Amino acid sequence: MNAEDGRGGAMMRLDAFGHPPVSVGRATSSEESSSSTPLYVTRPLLPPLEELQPLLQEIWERRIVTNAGPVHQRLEAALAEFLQVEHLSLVANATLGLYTALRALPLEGEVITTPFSFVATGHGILAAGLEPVFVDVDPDTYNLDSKQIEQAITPRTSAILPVHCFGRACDTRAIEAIALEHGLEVVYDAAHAFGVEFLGRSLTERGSMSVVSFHATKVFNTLEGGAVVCRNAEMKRRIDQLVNYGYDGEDTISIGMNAKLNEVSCAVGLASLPYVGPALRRRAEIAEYYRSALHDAPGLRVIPRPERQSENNAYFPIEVTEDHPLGRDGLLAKLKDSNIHARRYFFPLLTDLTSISRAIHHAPRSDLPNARRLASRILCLPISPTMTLPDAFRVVRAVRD
Ligand code: T4K
Repeated sequence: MNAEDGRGGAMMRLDAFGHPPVSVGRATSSEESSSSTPLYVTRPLLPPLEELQPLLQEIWERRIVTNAGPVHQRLEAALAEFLQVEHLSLVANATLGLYTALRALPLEGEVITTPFSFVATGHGILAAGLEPVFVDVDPDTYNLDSKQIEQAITPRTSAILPVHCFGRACDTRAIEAIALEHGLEVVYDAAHAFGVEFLGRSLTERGSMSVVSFHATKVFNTLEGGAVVCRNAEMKRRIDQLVNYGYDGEDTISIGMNAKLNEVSCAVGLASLPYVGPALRRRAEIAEYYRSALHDAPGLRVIPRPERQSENNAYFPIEVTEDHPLGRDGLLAKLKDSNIHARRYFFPLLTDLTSISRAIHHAPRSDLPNARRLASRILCLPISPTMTLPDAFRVVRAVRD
């Protein structure tokens, strides 16, 4: 899948997020959103170029462009502080982050996970030489159903890998209690969960490790990138070794990959961090508007806001139910005709992808009815810090009309 081009049109003064200076949240705004402007499911948060420039200058002068250079060190420290976590390792992307986390523990045999996720969740497990065992999701949270986990545990199970789907916290307490009872590790795929707090603390502090994505499509990005958050300095050292081919001095102690984050990506992250707060506020305003405008739309379901956590509004999923006149794919096509590019995250289910279904044919399979229903219903509407309130009006009009 490819990224589309950005907004065209005449030059105008744009704010730090690249959108015209119009205030989201004020229904009186007179700005229009033209159907000639494409609205994508997301747009990356980018820092003002002039604030990136001095960091690039430094990198150019130093000619240290990768291999845990000085900007890498600064971003790692800044993110640990921002997220209020103690041990964080930057990685080239969350897919390699998942691989690295699973290799670092290290694990064997089967890993219980969700079928309602992006392919990286399944591939990360398989690449680490493990077998994913798919358990159905809770239809009200879209996350792994903790009540169904125990039935899937076998003598070969070594870990549970839940996904905080769309940034909604999993049932961490139930999952971790099951893990404790059965001697299992818990590695969270927190790709969507940057900045989310749960019970007043970073959600990434849960379990043995959490893996966050800093891909361009995420709430905070380093173009490509990610981080593994772990519990102690010894584990961080092991992760850092695995990210660097497994080197410990001149020897390699484990099958590590090259998962290092380069200096330019780190500079983008460092320059973007001050804008994460405003970007989260912009996302919250759009989500609030969508929620109020769509809660009673016929044939649609918007799940209630999650409790006991902060929201990053990384995605805005709606369920298009069976009584909708167009159905999910019909609505997707209709929006596309209005130059609005919603996405079917996540379709197909992981168990229906060839690379994964081939690899799991010995594992117990069940029907996974909740995940299957969601994969046929969910549409993620555009939400990003570059969107304006009129853009959101336009989306709602196209969805409801
Ligand atoms: N676990 C979970 C649960 C995940 O969702 C993901 C990734 C991972 C693990 C692995 O994380 P990473 O290894 O990627 O760090 C996207 C992303 O590539 C992927 O990171 C993300 N999840 C997944 C849900 O979505 P696509 O193929 O849908 O992206 P694409 O290129 O179609 O972009 C979507 C829209 O974003 C475009 O229509 C326009 C906009 N866009 C995109 C890019 C790349 C831009 O405006 N600029 C850009 O540079 O996969």
